[in-house]
Amino acid sequence: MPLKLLHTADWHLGQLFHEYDRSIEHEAFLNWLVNLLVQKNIDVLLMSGDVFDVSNPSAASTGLYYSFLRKVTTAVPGLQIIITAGNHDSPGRLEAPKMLLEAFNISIVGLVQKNADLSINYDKLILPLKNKTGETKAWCMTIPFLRQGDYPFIAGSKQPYADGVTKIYMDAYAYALTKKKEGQAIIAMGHLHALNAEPSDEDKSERVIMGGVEFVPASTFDDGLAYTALGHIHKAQKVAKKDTIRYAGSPVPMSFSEINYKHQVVYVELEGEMASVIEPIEIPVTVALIRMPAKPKILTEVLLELEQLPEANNDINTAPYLEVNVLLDTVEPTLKYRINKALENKHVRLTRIKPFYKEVENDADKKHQQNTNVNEIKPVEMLHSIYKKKFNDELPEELLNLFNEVIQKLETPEK
Ligand SMILES: [Mn+2]
Repeated sequence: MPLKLLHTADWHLGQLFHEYDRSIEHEAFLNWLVNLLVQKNIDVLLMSGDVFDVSNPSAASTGLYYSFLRKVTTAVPGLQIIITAGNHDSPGRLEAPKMLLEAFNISIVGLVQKNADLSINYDKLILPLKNKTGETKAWCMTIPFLRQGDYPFIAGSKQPYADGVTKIYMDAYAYALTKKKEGQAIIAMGHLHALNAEPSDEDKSERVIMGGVEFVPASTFDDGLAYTALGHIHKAQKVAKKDTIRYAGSPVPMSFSEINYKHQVVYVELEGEMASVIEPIEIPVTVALIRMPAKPKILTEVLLELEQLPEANNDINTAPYLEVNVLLDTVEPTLKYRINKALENKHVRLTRIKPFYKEVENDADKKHQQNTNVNEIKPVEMLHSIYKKKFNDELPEELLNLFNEVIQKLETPEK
């Protein structure tokens, strides 16, 4: 019998979508997940970080999390659950109920434990994965999001973060080899930005934190690993085209840039030392994202399209999220009012209005384009160009004077 794993990550419980509460979506996902775990008779659920959206989650988000754990441990007897902390989680807070949850076969790894001599305690990071009859079938390197002080200092390294993280993975793998018996697989969990992983365009929660020095190369994950279950990047994907190194992605869209993504969890079967099945399972959508019009149109046409939207019903909490694209000649002060008016009693929730200004040739702009080196553009030229682009109008003198005043102050050395 293979060992059946389900890999998921980046739940971000408590996240608001443009100020809208989305607990209905999170709850629907968790209920769907319970059913899937039952239906597939999963042995081990892996949650690779970012359980919560913020480090001090609300009572409602915490309640949702515990009620899921309660439901799933009852519905799937013998299920093992491993949860690691992501960069959004507070490692200490996540670990607080650790002792209690161990009684339910749930392991929480928020922190990297150290020995008395400050070396890393790998014994606490390598956990056995068991089937329903309690046999150890594999070993899991349960590595949370690593912060400074968690990873070893590599003398002379130009990328201390990436090199330190790589060292932990290599040492953990070497340690796991000492535990592993023949026929047992080794897998890894991680919450990090793998080199060349493709993030979502507009999603700030996975943003580059240290200007790219935190990118971890795929070679960090030893070829001997049967599977690597990653979190942090919200678009589900393979790393370095390897089938066995994957981001599960977030279960609900975190921004409009995910409008066309298929959100998923990953089902994995371990047969002996290898993964014999790796299969993404699509998560049903609870609340749709709608972009109207698909390509920006002028306001009168936009308003006509919005009129076609279905009438509101009582279920406003499942009404689709709407983004409106409008093509403008100039600043339109009544824009927001008129769109809101058109959406009264419609079954949508407006998230944002994106104005697009018609392309106008202007000299500053041309100069802007020719100067590929941003350092060569004068700040005032940049201001002219951006203002023109944004408002399709010349920069008012008043603003120009204020701007020059600021620049002058900046360039005058303090006495
Ligand atoms: Mn995340």
